[in-house]
Amino acid sequence: MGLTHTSTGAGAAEGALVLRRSGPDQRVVALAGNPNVGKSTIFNYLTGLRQHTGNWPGKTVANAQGRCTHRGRGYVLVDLPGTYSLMAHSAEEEAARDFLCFGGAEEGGGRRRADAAVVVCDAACLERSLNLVLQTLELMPRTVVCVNLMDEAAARGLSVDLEGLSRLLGVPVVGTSAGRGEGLEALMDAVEGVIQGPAPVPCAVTYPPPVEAAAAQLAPILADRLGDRIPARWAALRLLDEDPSLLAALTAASDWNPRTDGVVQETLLRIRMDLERAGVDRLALRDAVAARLVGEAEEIAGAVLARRNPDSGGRDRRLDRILTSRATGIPVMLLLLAGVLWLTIAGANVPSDLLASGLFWVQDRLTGLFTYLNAPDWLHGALVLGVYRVLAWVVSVMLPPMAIFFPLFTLLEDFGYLPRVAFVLDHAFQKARACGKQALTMCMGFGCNAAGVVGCRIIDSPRERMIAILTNNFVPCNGRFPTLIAIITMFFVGTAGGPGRSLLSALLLTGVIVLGVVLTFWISRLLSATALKGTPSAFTLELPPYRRPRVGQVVVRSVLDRTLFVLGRAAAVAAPAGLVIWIFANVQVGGLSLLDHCTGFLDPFARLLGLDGVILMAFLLGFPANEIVFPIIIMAYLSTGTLTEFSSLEDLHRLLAGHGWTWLTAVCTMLFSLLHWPCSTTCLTVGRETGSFKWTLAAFALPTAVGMAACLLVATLARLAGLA
Ligand SMILES: Nc1nc2c(ncn2[C@@H]2O[C@H](COP(=O)(O)OP(=O)(O)OP(=O)(O)O)[C@@H](O)[C@H]2O)c(=O)[nH]1
Ligand SMILES: [Mg+2]
Repeated sequence: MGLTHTSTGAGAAEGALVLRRSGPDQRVVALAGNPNVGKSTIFNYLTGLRQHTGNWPGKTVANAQGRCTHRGRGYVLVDLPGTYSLMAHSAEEEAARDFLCFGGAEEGGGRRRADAAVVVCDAACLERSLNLVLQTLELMPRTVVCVNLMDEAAARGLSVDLEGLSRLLGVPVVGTSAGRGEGLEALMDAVEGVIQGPAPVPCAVTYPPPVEAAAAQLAPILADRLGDRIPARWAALRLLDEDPSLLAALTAASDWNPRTDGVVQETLLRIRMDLERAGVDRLALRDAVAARLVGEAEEIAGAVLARRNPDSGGRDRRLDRILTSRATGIPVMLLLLAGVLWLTIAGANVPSDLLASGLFWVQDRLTGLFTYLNAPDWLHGALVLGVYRVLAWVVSVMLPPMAIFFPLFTLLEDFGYLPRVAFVLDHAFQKARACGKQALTMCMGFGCNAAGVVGCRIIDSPRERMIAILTNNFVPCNGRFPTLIAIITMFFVGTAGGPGRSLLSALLLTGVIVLGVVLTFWISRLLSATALKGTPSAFTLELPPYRRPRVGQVVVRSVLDRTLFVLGRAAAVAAPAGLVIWIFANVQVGGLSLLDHCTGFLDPFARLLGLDGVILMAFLLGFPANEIVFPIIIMAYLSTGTLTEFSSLEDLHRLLAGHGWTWLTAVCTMLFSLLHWPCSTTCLTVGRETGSFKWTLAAFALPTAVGMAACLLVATLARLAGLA
């Protein structure tokens, strides 16, 4: 095995990428390609990192880097967002284009272009992939073409003549099935070959004669200015195209501004006049270039592809008829959601109870140990009753549902269901004058709202992106699921368990989520009619083929990475929070504990919302992470109550009821959990993504205002009706 990877000192970078090489001989390799062709899967396999993968286009939105060693040589791999062309349209396409064209900033100053590029192609959709390959070859002769998804192509009766393709393109071509790790050693061998050996001489697309003549006139002048940093012919074609974003990037990267260079501008003016005389204006030039690229890609694909089975997409079409049709799309989506939630709730019950009894058994032993050591009461109180007890609650309430929900959700994502959800909800988003892709960012919000907000970069229109960012918090993240599940189980279906009860819990939770989604539509519509006026833009979202999920990998990775990550984050916040609560509950001022003072202050307002002072304070203290809201509520009640033995949800129910919780308190707590300010991480992310304090404040205030209004309404109606 010639391949080893290191994940230390490397990771996904947010925002501008700074290349971190551990030595001057470490080579930089860019992984480019169309969306959803397996770039991140290859990256993860080679670097051992965990970039988000899944079967829908647009997951990777910023460049990320990682290291690997192959046959004793070190490489820095850069995973780029998917792009169809180097004539970029969206922010994440620009990120990919700029890295390929101009490289990234290096640690310690300077800029460095990649030593080689790997263009990852979809074997089953080769023609479209080749368009990007041809564009990249103009820019980077040291390129390896990786034809991925070979297994999927074979299953559809397609075969690719890799040697023929390599001959036609003039660069090495390697076939891979990255999902199974096949062909990746050979890929790295080829990368080593193009870096160590002489630069390949790739095929060049020949454009119509007037365009070629124009490029030939301009190229020598540019070669003078750019040296060997960027191929002069490529730069000449781009200058003729006058893409403003590319020109800005070129100026930023090369300390040379073509727009203020007199000689270049003069030559350009002359060339333009010649071109106009030949009947080629700027638009026609752009069309001619694009048409030649498409034509060439079509010819090459036609020459190397053989199809044994002319109709291989029958199964996908049949499935799509059920999953995306008007009549069945939404019911099937709701059934799937309820099914996933039911499996989560039914499956989490027993392990939750077992974990709780186990962890509280340990608590008793810890208490024994403290007594044995004659430790002072305050120390035992702070560490065991404060820190440990909150941690125990976080683990027993959160671990089982997350360990079930994450893998199930990821399986659906890997299968290719998420873009179908976007398709089904597109009509509703259109009516709300928002972008259908918002469905995808909403789905990401189920895992983590901060990730959902970053994912909004796939929405091109700034107006629609802002709507998606501001409304992402209306779907509950994983930090809020366990709270919702626990309250539903305790107050609405009983804690005895059984399939009927867990089914009812799942239906109620589905209802809560649907409420969040409906509110997302309403608030999006409201924003479109007020602060973010405009008409919805057209967009295309590809429905990728259904892919068999990699079950083992998905389960292991989602439990090890996502579940334990979220849990770790919760525990890191919960431990100090437990300590703070314990101190608050035990430090007396004027005959009352600090906790009583705080909750007493909040209580009158909280009661108006159907909550109490403790609950509202828990939401406030839970700002760093939603996961700890419920444990804080428990802690606060425990610190003032006399009961100390809690090992199941039934005991918990008794504790809450003992502190005045009714069904109304439960409903309002659930509503407020669904609808309140985003956690601190999400707020910071909104700030970074929007670059505006005003919009961050709006993202904070919107769900909070809606939540308070909803709770006030429910509590008032219940009181007026004499129900509470
Ligand atoms: N069958 C099969 N599936 C693959 C292969 N490589 C990747 N996949 C699957 O294809 C999907 C897309 O893979 P990603 O690695 O996320 O693709 P990407 O190119 O990084 O996508 P974006 O970041 O969205 O542009 C995932 O569901 C992978 O599991 C392969 O060789 N065979
Ligand atoms: Mg990716």
